[in-house]
Amino acid sequence: MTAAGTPVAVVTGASSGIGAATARQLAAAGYHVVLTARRKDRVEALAAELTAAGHQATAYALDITDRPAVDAFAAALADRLPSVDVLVNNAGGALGADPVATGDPADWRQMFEVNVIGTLHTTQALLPALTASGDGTVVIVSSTAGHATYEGGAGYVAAKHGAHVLAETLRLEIVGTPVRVVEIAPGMVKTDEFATARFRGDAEKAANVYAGVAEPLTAEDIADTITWAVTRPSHVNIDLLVVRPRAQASNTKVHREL
Ligand code: 8X3
Repeated sequence: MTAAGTPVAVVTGASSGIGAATARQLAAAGYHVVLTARRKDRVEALAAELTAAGHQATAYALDITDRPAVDAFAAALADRLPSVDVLVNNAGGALGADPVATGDPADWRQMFEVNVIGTLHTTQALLPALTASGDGTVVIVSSTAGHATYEGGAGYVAAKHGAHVLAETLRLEIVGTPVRVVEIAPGMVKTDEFATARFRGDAEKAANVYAGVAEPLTAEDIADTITWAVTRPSHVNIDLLVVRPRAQASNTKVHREL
């Protein structure tokens, strides 16, 4: 149950990585966190852990590419919680690192579905509640891939540019309403799953992404940034934060100690 007055934060992709870390930090910051991801067992376990630690957390299995499911989720929230104050659109990911000449269109389509259409679904479904809260925040976790390209990245880069444009356009369109639109663009973040999923379980290729990089960012670093952005005073809109490890000067300029 949500105590009266406790703000509610929905986090997508909360089963691991940046999403799970963000759920933990927002819970610690006093939010009732609603954890969503496809993997029900993962979000339920994290919600149970947070609840046992004295926080407020609810788990909801959700595939954000499934619009009827997203609408049912929004309706369930409206029934069970007094408000929705924050939406963290974190779910997303990369698939493959092939050149344009040989990239699989199915990978491109899937990346667009999750990173752009999925974010569109949750944002559309929850925007009325975020507006009704009188002080809502939409966070879009894009990527440095949403701002510049690199060889082998075009499918992911195109999708993340889409997420960036969604954020920029939404901010223009809803100015004057009580909803902020925050984009966080992480660079190299070492998480359990991002690179492994990109390379379809190939652990060696995944490890090469971070080879020789002394300190890639962690999921906690980005969760910290998101939590900072959403806990600024209501009139402060952090439009865009690009966050990289010190060893990464651009998408293609990384210092490796090999
Ligand atoms: C992740 C950053 O460099 O793998 O969003 O595209 S990168």
